[in-house]
Amino acid sequence: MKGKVLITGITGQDGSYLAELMLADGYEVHGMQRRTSTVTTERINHIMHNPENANKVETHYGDLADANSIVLLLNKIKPDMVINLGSMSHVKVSFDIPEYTAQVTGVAPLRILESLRALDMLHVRFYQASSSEMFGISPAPQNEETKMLPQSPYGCAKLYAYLITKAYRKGYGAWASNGILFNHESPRRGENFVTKKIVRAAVRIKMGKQKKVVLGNLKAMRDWGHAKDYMRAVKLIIEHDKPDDFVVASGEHFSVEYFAQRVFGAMSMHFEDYLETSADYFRPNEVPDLLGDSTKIRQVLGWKPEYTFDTLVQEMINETWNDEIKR
Ligand code: NAP
Ligand code: G4F
Repeated sequence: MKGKVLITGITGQDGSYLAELMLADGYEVHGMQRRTSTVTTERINHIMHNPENANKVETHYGDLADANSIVLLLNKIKPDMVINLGSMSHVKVSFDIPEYTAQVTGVAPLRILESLRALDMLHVRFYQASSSEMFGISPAPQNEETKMLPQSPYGCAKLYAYLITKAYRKGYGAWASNGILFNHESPRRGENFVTKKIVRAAVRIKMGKQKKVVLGNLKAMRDWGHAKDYMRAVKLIIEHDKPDDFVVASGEHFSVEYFAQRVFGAMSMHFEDYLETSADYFRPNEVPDLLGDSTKIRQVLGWKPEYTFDTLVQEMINETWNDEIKR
């Protein structure tokens, strides 16, 4: 066994890919799972039920809003690494539940770091899932030196979490790193993020199951990569010889409109024929243009993405098509 890792957010898009990667490399994986009234383990069922993973992976009930559950888990598992991927991760929803977002996305990393401090475990490696949303309206391209001007409750919460992680590193010598990840997608992406929403709609329209797609701001530019590539970057960051902060990005950006044209085009349809826009999907503040400069992680850790924009889009279409056939 290479070491014990505790992953918060293991049931999410990133948590599921990261758990696969860590298990494949010989880690014992523990995941924090919150109690929900419906099943949320679809993304990790194949991992949990794989006989090869017997005794190597376990989930534990806990909640990032509950400091006691964090202390108890850390004390019980005694991990070598804590990777904090858990969060209320939807930017638009953060305008509806800003205080909850502050608690779970912003203050939770402090709860973890303070718990590690109280348990005299600050040597445990800690990774914080920071976000390009923190750059807000700072002009593109953005890197580790770019001014952070977040525009949403989510972005503000992530900025607090980013700064507190740095403060514990500087002040207490905590082994604490930030990955500032730009948008990353996959077939496992949540259904209400724009890429998955567009792909699902296009597939269903092609199959005659749906008539239109209702969207918000089409002009926003995003730097989209594949979650698998970005979880390889997270692993490199937590395994690095010292704690540090890294931007992870593809270095290309496209508009939401272009993404949709590309997806519908791949299925021989014109996006504009099926588009409706609604104020419901616009945000009070928008982040207009995210484009990452990931020179540092490429040079220091040798990371580079394997997927391109086109292979990401095609994989999302193929897997969503197969999924719709089964429904
Ligand atoms: P995701 O699919 O929305 O997953 C979020 C995870 O957090 C889920 O496992 C969720 O559990 C868990 N969670 C939510 N509230 C919790 C709570 N109160 N206590 C414990 N767990 C809780 O997000 P993702 O795309 O995998 O992103 C992973 C992390 O990276 C997040 O912190 C996100 O903010 C950040 N990030 C994402 C991107 C991106 O483009 N994907 C870019 C930059 C940063 P349930 O399954 O029960 O909901
Ligand atoms: O897919 P989105 O909701 O992602 P957003 O807001 O960029 O946030 C994602 O990336 C962040 C990293 O920069 C993460 F930290 C965060 O957790 C999340 O993973 O929206 C992308 C763009 C926005 O400009 C939005 O206004 O698409 C625009 N959009 C247009 N119509 C829409 C829609 N977004 C959503 N979700 N739904 C729409 O109908």
